[in-house]
Amino acid sequence: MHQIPAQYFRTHESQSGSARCVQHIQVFNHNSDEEHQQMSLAEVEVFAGGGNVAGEGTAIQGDKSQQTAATGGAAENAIDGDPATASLTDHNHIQRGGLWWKLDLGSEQDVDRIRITAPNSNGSDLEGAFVYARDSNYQILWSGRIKGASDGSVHELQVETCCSGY
Ligand SMILES: [Ca+2]
Repeated sequence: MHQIPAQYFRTHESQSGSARCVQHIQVFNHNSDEEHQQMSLAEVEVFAGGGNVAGEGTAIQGDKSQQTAATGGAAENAIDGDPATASLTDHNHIQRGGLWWKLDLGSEQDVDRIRITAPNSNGSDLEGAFVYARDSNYQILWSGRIKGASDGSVHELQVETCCSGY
């Protein structure tokens, strides 16, 4: 698999100078053009201090009841370490807005990298999806966007926040 550079930019500088670290990761795709009927994630890896901490978090998608998960497409499939399994959020169950998948790390951590792997089929559905890193108050610290998505594509996103170095 080849690496595809992602567009990314820092959206929120620290206002108080205090550390602001990442607790929530969100992947969001608009479906207003009806081109994104579903969103599937094979793996979302979240690196803090060198290790992937995603598997220790709690993943949900679509709504809190997870009724939006298509059969076999549980949100946790994106953090099980197996690229052959994938989450699958189905547009038909979304009442309004876009498709989303969220991960709660359980506490704020110094996240420096996110690696997203598209599923082996319909991987291009991830094209243009936004990736947000949020703090414990759900404030956006950083955002990026998936570009060049295709079946099995791997997207490395360097996350810059005010968690360290300030
Ligand atoms: Ca998986």
